[in-house]
Formats: sequence, structure tokens, C-alpha cells
Amino acid sequence: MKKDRYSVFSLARNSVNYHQDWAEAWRSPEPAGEYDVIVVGGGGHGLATAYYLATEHNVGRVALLEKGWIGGGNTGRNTTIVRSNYLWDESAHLYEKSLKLWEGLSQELNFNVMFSQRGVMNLGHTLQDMRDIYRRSNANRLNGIDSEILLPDQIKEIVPAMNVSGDTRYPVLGASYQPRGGVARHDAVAWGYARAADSSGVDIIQNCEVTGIRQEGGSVRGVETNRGYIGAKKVAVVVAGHASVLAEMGGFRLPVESHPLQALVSEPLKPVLDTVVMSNAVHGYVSQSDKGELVIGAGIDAYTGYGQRGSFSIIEGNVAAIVELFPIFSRVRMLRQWGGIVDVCPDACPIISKTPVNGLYFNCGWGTGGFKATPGSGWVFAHTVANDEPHPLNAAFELDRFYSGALIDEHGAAGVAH
Ligand code: FAD
Ligand code: PYC
Repeated sequence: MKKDRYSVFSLARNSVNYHQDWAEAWRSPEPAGEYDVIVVGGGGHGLATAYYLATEHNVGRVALLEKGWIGGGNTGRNTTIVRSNYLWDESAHLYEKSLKLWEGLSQELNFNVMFSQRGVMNLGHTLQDMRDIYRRSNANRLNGIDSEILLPDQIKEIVPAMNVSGDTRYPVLGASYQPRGGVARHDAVAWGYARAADSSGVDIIQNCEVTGIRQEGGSVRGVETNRGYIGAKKVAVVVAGHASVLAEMGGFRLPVESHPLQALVSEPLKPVLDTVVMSNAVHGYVSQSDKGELVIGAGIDAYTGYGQRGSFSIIEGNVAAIVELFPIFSRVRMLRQWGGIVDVCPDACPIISKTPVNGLYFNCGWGTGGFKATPGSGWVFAHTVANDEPHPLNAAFELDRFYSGALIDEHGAAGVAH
């Protein structure tokens, strides 16, 4: 019966009966009174954490609580760029683990996440940009990560629509290029992990907002929610832009600031761009979706806040930068704009960590760049929660680095300014 839920026959049947009897892809159970592990936050990271807890660790009953609908946060709002070209060994290894998981993810989840390795290009516009590009590209290659340096005529071959003439305010001097980078379908990532986690026994509970974290003697006991109290031996919090709100419930503070980050898409065009182009210096990046829309973004809005909007000045500068790089897009109309809230750490690196409360774990601070990390983040966080200690891949990303001073500065690799 379960197998038939996703079979060709069920697709054919549902195409003629207007989906009336289409089985839900995951259950919607009422919360039980107690779980072994509660994951808070139903974005890609939380869903991946729940999936790997259920499939790779023997932790007992797992529930995932989401205040809205799964994937409705940054997972469904991001521009889906995936790459692993970070400067320092710690981050390069973590993001590369994630990229390797992306490469097998559709097979692993038996769900097409439309991972498209169309290459990611990071442009340099000044001599200093180019020095940084050479440094990072060399560091990547030393870590076994694919990276090439492109000069303007090589860029032009891959992206004929780009103006590399040198006759611009920010001339294109070169680029780093990661051929294995690319994009994926964000909703599919949430749905794929949700479906697979549900099949592995995870209770996915939507419309369930955590409003308090109950503790006793320094250890977590459970969570208060808008649907009542739910007990738990361990609580794993993965709420992106709301991490400091949940930390306050836990009784401690996090070194994160929450900022809006905007994106916009154009009307659909015929295929014109089959790679991802990013420029940190001019504050613009662009790719073309499978539907033909240009997917465009910039750096964060400088102020802090929880409004998922952002200000017009960012869009204005962003569009100006894109049109300077691609004069061919000057008459393209924009269809829609939105914002998400990203929580940014001082070193532009995530926190994947135990906390001062026993049994309470946080995964946050991914800033503008956590989508690419979704599988790897879930994988190492599940390990951390299950074993009560970090995996070697996330040991450097514990909270204690803000006391020891062992920061990992990845502002240069962040791709968008923040
Ligand atoms: P989310 O998907 O935001 O999930 C967190 C969930 O927690 C939400 O669904 C929220 O409703 C839930 N939640 C919050 N509070 C509670 C509560 N009290 N109780 C229960 N649930 C709660 N990264 C890249 O790598 N590449 C990109 O191209 C890229 N582009 C971006 C573009 C934009 C415009 C934005 C906003 C972000 C972008 N990012 C990108 C960053 C990326 O989107 C995030 O780092 C990543 O999606 C975070 O995933 P998550 O699962 O932690 O967060
Ligand atoms: O981290 O690659 C990235 C990114 C691109 C756009 C937003 N974040």
C-alpha cells in the first residue's frame, strides 16, 4: 500500500481525479506527550537533522515541531546556490561534505531535488579581489575541492551575455569557478527530507510553535508550545533567523544578529544563462531558473529586524549592478521580491553546538549561506545530538569559539556582503 503512494499508477489515477484521493506525502500526527528528541524548526536543516537522527542514529522517538509550514522560512525563500569554495579548512571540509551529500541526495531520498551542477562563478573586479580569488582557489585545490581561475575571455565563453569589455565602472578582471557548484529546487529539498523522515518514523508537526523551553537542574525537560507541553530528553533547535528568540527561552544569549536578506525574480526568459554568476563587490548575483526566471539577489539589509521585507535601496543597487554586468537584461521586468531573516555570526560561520543547558543543542548562524549546507548541517547536527558531542567536521563550530577567540573568518567566501 505504502509503495503505491508514489507509484506511476497513483500519479496516473490522480491526474484524472483532480488529486482528490492523493495520499499525503507525510503524516500529520497529534503530538505525543513525550519524545526522545524534539527538533525545533521545519526548514531544510531541521528536516535533515530529523532524517539523519532517525536513519543513522538509534535515538528512539523523534518529533519535528514547525510553527508554520515546513520550508516556509529561509528554505523556501533562498536563491538555492550550492558550492563549497570556502577559504579555511574547517569550513571547506564542512561545506564539501555537504556538496558530496547533495551529489547523491535525490537517490538517497528517492525524490528529485533537481540538483543541477551548472557551475558557480565568483567575479573579481579589483586587483585585491583577484589576489583573494587566487588565494581561495589555491586553498580549495589543496583541500581537494574543484576550483578554476578564469580570465575575462574564458568567462565570456561560458557566459556570452556578460559585459567583460573593461569599459565599466567595475570591470571584470577574472573569476573563480567551481564546476561542481550549482543550484537545487528548495521546496523539493524540504519535501524530500520530510517524506523520508516521516517514512523513518519521525512525527512532523506543523502549526506548532515552541514558546518556552522547560528545564530542571540545568537539563532540558521539554518544550512549551501553542499546542501544549511536550516532554523530551533532548531538544535540537534549528530556527535560522529566530535563534536568539529561542536562546532567550533557554536562558542564554547568542552572538548573532538577525538581518533581512532580499531576493527577486524576473519574468521568464528563454535560456540565456546556464551557470551561476556572483559578485560580492558589486552586490549582485544571478542565475536562471528552469522556468526561465532570472533569480537575483544582493547583500543583507544593514539594519536588524524580523520583518521579512527589506528596503528598496538594496533592490535599486542590486538591479543596477546586474544591468551593468548584463546590459542585455536592462529591459527585463521584475515579477516579485521577498525577504527572509538571516542570523549572522561575527565570523560569518555557523554555530552547531551543545549549549550551557544539558540536552539542548543549537544549529544557527548560517547567515546568507546555509542552503548549500542543508544536508551536511543536518548530518553533523544529528551526530552532535545523538552522541552529545560534535562530529570532527563541526568541532570548530561550537559556541566556545566566541570565548576562546578561535574564530573562522569566512566573510570573503560568504558570496554576498554581510
Ligand atoms: P529555515 O528554513 O528558516 O527554517 C527555520 C524554521 O524554524 C522556519 O520554518 C520557522 O518557521 C521555524 N521556527 C522559527 N521559530 C520557531 C518556533 N518558535 N517554533 C517552531 N518553529 C519555529 N544560502 C545558500 O547557501 N545559497 C543561497 O543562494 C542563499 N540565498 C539566500 C537568499 C535569501 C533571500 C535568503 C533569505 C537566504 C539565502 N540563503 C542562501 C540562506 C539560507 O536560506 C539559509 O541559511 C537556510 O535556508 C537556513 O535553513 P534553515 O532550515 O536553518 O532555516
Ligand atoms: O552563499 O552562495 C551563497 C549565497 C548566494 C546568495 C546568497 N547566498
